[in-house]
Amino acid sequence: MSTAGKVIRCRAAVLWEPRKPLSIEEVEVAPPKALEVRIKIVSSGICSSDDHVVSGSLKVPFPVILGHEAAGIVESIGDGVTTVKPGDKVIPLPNPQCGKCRVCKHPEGNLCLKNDWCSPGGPTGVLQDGTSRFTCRGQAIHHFLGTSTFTEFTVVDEDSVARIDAAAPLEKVCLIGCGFATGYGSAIQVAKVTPGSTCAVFGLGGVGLSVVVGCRAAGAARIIGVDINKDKFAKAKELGATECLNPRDFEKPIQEVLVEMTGGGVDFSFEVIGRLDTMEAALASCHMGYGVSLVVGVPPGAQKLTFDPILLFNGRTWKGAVYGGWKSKDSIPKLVSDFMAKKFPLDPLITHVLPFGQINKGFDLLRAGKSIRTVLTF
Ligand code: PAD
Ligand code: ZN
Ligand code: ZN
Repeated sequence: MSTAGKVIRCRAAVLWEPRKPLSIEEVEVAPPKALEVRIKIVSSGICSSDDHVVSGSLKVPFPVILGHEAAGIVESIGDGVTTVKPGDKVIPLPNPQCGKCRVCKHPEGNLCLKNDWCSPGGPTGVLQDGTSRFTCRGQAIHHFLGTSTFTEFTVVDEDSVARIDAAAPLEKVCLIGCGFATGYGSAIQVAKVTPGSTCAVFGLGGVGLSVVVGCRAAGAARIIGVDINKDKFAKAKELGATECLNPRDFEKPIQEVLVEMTGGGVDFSFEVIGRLDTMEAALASCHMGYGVSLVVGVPPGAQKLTFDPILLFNGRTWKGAVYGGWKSKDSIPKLVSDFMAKKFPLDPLITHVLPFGQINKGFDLLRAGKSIRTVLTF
């Protein structure tokens, strides 16, 4: 029997307040309004950005349903939706592409002004019409990054969903919804890594390893992975890192080590952790005159950086970008096609697969540094 137009009762992981476990609850998911899409989630990765909310370092309205790296199937659509239809395989987009705002119209920009992240005063946790589609125990539950994928069903704005190849394996391509797209795009199209170049990647989690994959695809000759967890090194080398360093193995600051071992500094560096000290270290690791450093890790809230501006004056470039610079609705389907054409792997990034009900175990694995990506299956 069709569920279109009806409220769906299903299981979702609700985070009632920070620093608490997620709670599997029965929630009500309202039908999509005009220009909205209801999606049956099939798989969802756990990204560090979800954990930043749990730990309290990323502030969003509570209670909330987290999750933003997923794949699913359209269950029903609201009036006026033209780009997806029921039955389509889709990826929800934590960075939307409205196609109409000033950033979407700019050839280089991708941080769409409809992204809830850009709301003046911080995230609102609601869809574009200003309301939520989730309730639990009589209370409205907030959305997260316009996606909320730790639930059997979600509702998103049409700007926040892309149809993908009907043959795509959803339990793998969910990673293209955030971590992979972010890391890979940061290397190939934000930094524009050049053939023969030397790169340093700080942080070898799911996003950092995707930067490594991008650096290799772009033809970098030397890719130096930096992480305080040496258990990450084998996978980094499998994916293209030529060397790996643990800053704790050295007396001097890691930027000095990198400058020495590369004869003056790297061409491109990436901070994929989300710490102020490593952001500055990554910048200082670049060669003066032309080095480019990219901030990929989400900066910790309410903290400021002081650094020596001579680093910039001397010709280094410091950049940042969300979502790998991709204009999401246009690019995500192409990335899925590239995966299907075997242009890059995703399997090595998936270290664990767990049933949705074990979501807290997935977060524990991430915090303990034991997983790269856990994919939850529904
Ligand atoms: P992760 O936790 O899997 O990986 C982080 C890695 O950093 C781990 O391997 C840690 O061991 C390592 N690390 C921690 N501290 C240090 C240190 N002081 N020096 C060296 N290494 C260290 O996270 P992830 O790969 O899922 O995400 C990485 C960051 O990227 C995180 O801040 C996340 O919020 C951010 C992100 N940004 C975007 C975006 O659009 N910019 C998208 C998705 C994720
Ligand atoms: Zn993410
Ligand atoms: Zn836009």
